[in-house]
Amino acid sequence: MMIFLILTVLLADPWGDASPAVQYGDGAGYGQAYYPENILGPPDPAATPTAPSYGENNLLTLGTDGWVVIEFTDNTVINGDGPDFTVFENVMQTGSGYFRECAFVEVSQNGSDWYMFPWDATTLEGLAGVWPTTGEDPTDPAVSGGDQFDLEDLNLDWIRFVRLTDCGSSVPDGGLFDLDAVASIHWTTGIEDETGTAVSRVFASSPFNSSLTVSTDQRGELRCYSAEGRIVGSWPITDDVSVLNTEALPAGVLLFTINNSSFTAVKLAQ
Ligand SMILES: [Ca+2]
Ligand SMILES: [Ca+2]
Ligand SMILES: [Ca+2]
Ligand SMILES: [Ca+2]
Repeated sequence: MMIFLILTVLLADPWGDASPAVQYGDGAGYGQAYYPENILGPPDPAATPTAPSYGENNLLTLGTDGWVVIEFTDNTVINGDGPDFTVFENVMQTGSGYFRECAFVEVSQNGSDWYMFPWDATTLEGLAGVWPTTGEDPTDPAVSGGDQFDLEDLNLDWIRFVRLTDCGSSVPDGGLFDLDAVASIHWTTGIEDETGTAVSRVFASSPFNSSLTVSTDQRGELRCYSAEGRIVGSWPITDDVSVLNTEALPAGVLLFTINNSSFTAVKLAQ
């Protein structure tokens, strides 16, 4: 059992994991030989605002009104504090401004019901393809660049799918959107309850520092185990959303259990 959990931790990553659907529009073609690998995993680490990503092995051009779906299979994006995921395109900073090619952004929990982030064709707010990639930590929105999206804006607790659709003629941008990557900011490996007939989910913000927010319909004692299997904390869970004081926990990957559910979360070093 511990081996399975450890493998799960090692395999889970913040990046998009699969692309279950794509529909190309006019002008597509660039990057198709490398699809889907070129839009999964982290964004091009060599990209900077003035020398953005350009290789077909890193980018996929969707074409006019074309779209692509990114799926998270080893992690679930959750609504944490502030933005929850980032979309990276090869936006270029030029002397006087930015060369931008934009896409609409939708999210889904089941891959069939979609919710679009509100957007503005004048300010480009709510679109992807607006801000360049910096090459810094793609999971830290304070430094990563790219375009951040907050599930709070759509009243969603979690999502597993992101769909990007080239804006076509709806937005006066530079041309065709080229997707590099989608990265989670707040995510969990969220394990389902294995016993009950009704599926129960536990969500927790990860990584975390001095507090951990846990969302669950379960009631009981939440226990925390260190990597060595030692109990390092426990809390009674009496509400759907609990904010736990985690100052006393050691840094690193921690295993949490409540009833028959478990999940892992990473505490950052202070
Ligand atoms: Ca992933
Ligand atoms: Ca959020
Ligand atoms: Ca572009
Ligand atoms: Ca890429």
